[in-house]
Amino acid sequence: QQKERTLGIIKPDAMSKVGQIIDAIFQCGFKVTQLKMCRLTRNEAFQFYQEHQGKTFFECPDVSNLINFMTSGPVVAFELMGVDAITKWREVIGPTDSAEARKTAPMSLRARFGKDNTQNACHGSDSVASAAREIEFFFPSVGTVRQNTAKFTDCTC
Ligand code: YYY
Ligand code: MG
Repeated sequence: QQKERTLGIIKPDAMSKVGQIIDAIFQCGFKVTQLKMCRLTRNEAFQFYQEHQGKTFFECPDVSNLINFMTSGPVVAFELMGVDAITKWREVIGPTDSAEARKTAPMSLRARFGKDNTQNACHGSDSVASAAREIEFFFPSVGTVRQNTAKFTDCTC
């Protein structure tokens, strides 16, 4: 079977649960092939969620709940690899609305750690095409090795 790559995010509301979420990722059998913590700018969050332009929750970027939320603190972004990883990761995180997740998928990460329709703990790519775009967004294929190596070398802890 063909292995797939997907992009996951631990959103700002779930940063205190990083340990439990990473644990779940490994227990579910995914391979973590890239990972980083960062804080998105408003422009970056807007770019990341560009496919939702025109939808009500996204209508005006200056007042968008989604953009406000996604830029309210750091996130952890990661690339997962595994057989059928895109669908499997979306099953692990559960439905978009955390309240619905608590009813229909109580073991899911959004049921366990999300609050509502916007503050829903985790992101998962929804197709091969969006996974490719989203992985490239967080982990650009050009220059990454150099950048990450420099950061690692500079770390004194
Ligand atoms: O893929 P998924 O994250 O489950 O949902 P999308 O429909 O792609 O929406 C992306 C993102 O937007 C969702 O995770 C929270 C936010 N959102 C919102 O704030 N309000 C909605 N009514 C629907 C989605
Ligand atoms: Mg989506």
